[in-house]
This record gives sequence, C-alpha cells and structure tokens, in this order.
Amino acid sequence: MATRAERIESAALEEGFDLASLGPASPPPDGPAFEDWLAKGRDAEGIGYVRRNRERLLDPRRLLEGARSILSLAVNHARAPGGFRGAGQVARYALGRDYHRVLGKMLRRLLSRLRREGLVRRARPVVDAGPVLERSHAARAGIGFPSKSANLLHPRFGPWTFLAELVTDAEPGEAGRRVAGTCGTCTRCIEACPTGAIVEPFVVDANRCLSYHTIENRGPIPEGIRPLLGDWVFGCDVCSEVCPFGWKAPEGGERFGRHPSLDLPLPRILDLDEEAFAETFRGSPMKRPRRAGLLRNAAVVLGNLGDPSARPSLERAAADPDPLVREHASWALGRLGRRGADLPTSPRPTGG
Ligand code: B12
Ligand code: SF4
Repeated sequence: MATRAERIESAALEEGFDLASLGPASPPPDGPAFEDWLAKGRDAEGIGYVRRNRERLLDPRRLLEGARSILSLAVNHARAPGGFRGAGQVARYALGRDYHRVLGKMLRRLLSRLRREGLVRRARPVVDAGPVLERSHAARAGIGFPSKSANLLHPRFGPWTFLAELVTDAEPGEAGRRVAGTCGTCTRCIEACPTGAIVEPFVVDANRCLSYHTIENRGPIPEGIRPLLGDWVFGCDVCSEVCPFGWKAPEGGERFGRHPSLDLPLPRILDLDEEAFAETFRGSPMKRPRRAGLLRNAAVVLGNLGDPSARPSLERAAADPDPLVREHASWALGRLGRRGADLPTSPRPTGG
C-alpha cells in the first residue's frame, strides 16, 4: 500500500514533472551558506528580492501556516544550444516559452488534483523568484546534489532542470531515497566561467555572473565585464555546458517550443521600439530585462562580434531615446573601431 507521500510524488510524475520528492518544511540545510553569501555581498542590486525574502527563505514555515512538507519538483529542459538568427546566444532555458508560466500551470493543475484526491489540504506553489531556497530543499529531498557551480545536478539530467515546489500541510515522506553523486575532483565549471564568478566551490558571486548582468541587472554592465559577455545576449550556460553530468541528458527542452523572436537577426533587435519589443517577446523569458536591458545586451554582443555590417543598427541605437541603450551602443561602436562621440545622430525607425 503506497504511503500518502508516495501517492503525492506519483501524482506529480503523472502530471509531467520529471522528478518529485516530498521533504520536510524545516529550515534549509544551506541556510548558513546562504547567510554567508549575503554577508559577503555576493548578491547584487538587481536581485534585491533575495535579500528582502531572507527570513522566509531561511524558514519555509513562514510561507504557509501549518506547513509540514515541501514537494520538490524538477523538469528536464536539456536541448541543443541556440540563439538569434546568425549570431547571439541565448541560454537554453530561455529558447522557448517562459518556464515560470509553464511550471506555474503544472503546479496549479497538480495542486487541484492533490486536493481532489484528499492528499493535501493547504499548499503554496513556488517557482524561482518565490521565497524558497530551491536547490537546498531539492538536494535534501533527494532529487539532486549540489555542484561546485552551485547548480543542482542530477545523474541523468545534469544541471538542465527547472525547479519548483509545493509547500504543503501533508506529512513528509521517509528519508533515504537520495540521489547520490558529487563533483569529485572536477573543476571544469570554475575554470570555464568567463568572469571568474565561481569565487570558490559552491559559491557564485552574482556581481560577476553574466547571467545576472544580462537578465537581472537593470543598469549599465560594468565595462570590464562587457568583452567577457562574448556572444551571450541573454543568460549564460557556460558552467552548465562544461558539466559532464549533463552531456548525455535526454532531450527535454523542446516541450517549451522555440520562441519566434529567435528568427530575428541580432541587429534587428536594436530597431524595436517599446511596442514592437513587447509584441516580439510576448511569452518569452527574454522580456525580463525589458527593452532597454535586452537592447543593451544586443549592442554589447554586436560590439564583441566586431561585424561591420552591424554598424548602421548600432548608429541608430546610439541615438536611442533610452540613455542605457545609447551608452552601450556607443561603446560597441567604439569597439568596432570608431568613437561613439563622433557619430551622426540619425532618426530611429519605429516598428520592428
Ligand atoms: C538569485 C538567483 C540567481 C542569481 C544568483 C545565483 C547564485 N548562484 O546564487 C543569478 C542571476 C546569478 C542566477 C544565475 C543563474 N541561475 Co538562478 N536563481 C536564483 C534564485 C532566484 C535564488 C538563488 C539563491 O538564493 N542564491 C543564493 C545562494 C547562496 O544559494 P543557491 O544558489 O541555492 O546555492 C546553493 C549552493 O551554493 C549551496 N552552497 C553554498 N555554499 C556551499 C558550501 C558547501 C560545502 C555546499 C555543499 C553547498 C554550498 O547552498 C546554496 C543553497 O542551496 C534561484 C531560485 C530560488 N528561489 O532558489 C534561481 C535558480 C538557482 N537559478 C537557476 C538557473 C537555471 C540559473 C542559470 C543557469 C541561468 C542561466 N542559464 O543563465 C544561472 C546559473 C548561475 C550559477 N552558476 O548559479 C535555477 C537552477 C536550476 C538548477 N538545476 O540548479 C534556479 C533554481 C531557478 C529555477 N526555479 O529553476 N540565479
Ligand atoms: S552562468 Fe556563466 S558567468 Fe555565471 S557562474 Fe556560470 S559560467 Fe560563470
């Protein structure tokens, strides 16, 4: 006879999650590591929500009255690398529909089912920016193990999983179904990180991470970081790509589709006004840094690629109404071999 916890986990797998385990809703084991990370200023301005959620991140029982368990869930999203037409890489997680929406819908469907079947009474769904230290609970619940890049690894899916949770009032399951594994002596991610953001094993300094600068940073990208962006327009998969645990992961990302915005060549991004940007990136995670942030990234990458055919688009962007876009486009033009300050200011076309 299956226990309640086993029935909850089976229901989650039937609803499309690849991994599910019901662990306790007690404080996460990596709470002290998280506090140390904050104390050393490894967070950054653009992810202020992490610091603001500190109390709740350190104790999930603050999230739901009577919380007894956390159902840790994962969805495999391994897929081939991709990006904009011609050039400009996009992290695999963002090539398709926004996973927050897809997983949010899956969580709501699972919760209705668990309530219908009398397995859970009260629960709170969480994904990503919600106040749960996701990797720590997932590791304790046994659906993966921590890596030196801080990514949660799974022996089959490597680092290519999205995490989500249901904080519930159900009794947690038995411990002892842990996924085993460690990085051993491997340090590929630390060596491959373009900016040295993995400052020590298991610790990422967001202030140096390309993922932070291209997604969460709302201001200028520090000049020292810009050349290190290479061709990453949105996110960065370098520490995930070099992880041997992910090399044989079965394909899982196609279920998120391929967003049509990727059909655009990179210089065209610079021609999008607010309206065209909203239309082009509807339903894509790439909307997160907003128009100014994504155009900023595109300009830096075009500067790094050094293709002179991008010059007309960069020149128009150097006259953009948004100062963030203007400054990064001028920097990129400088990198193409001409000083931004000397540029003629031509009118910027509207539409996309
Ligand atoms: C803020 C944030 C970021 C920040 C900071 C990342 C960081 N490493 O701290 C930035 C913007 C840089 C970022 C980048 C990315 N992120 Co992010 N991010 C988050 C978020 C919202 C909070 C993370 C957090 O609290 N960080 C604070 C640190 C201290 O905690 P942690 O990251 O969990 O790290 C653990 C380990 O470092 C461990 N630890 C620390 N010290 C030590 C020491 C020892 C000895 C040991 C054993 C362990 C250990 O304890 C920590 C807690 O579990 C989570 C979602 C969530 N609510 O948890 C997603 C999340 C972690 N991100 C995710 C992803 C996919 C990414 C990117 C891969 C995106 C991309 N392709 O561009 C990169 C990867 C960068 C990296 N190597 O971490 C996924 C990770 C999935 C997975 N399988 O691991 C999450 C879980 C979102 C999700 N729902 O799927 N992210
Ligand atoms: S996402 Fe990129 S920049 Fe950030 S830690 Fe990983 S390799 Fe370094």
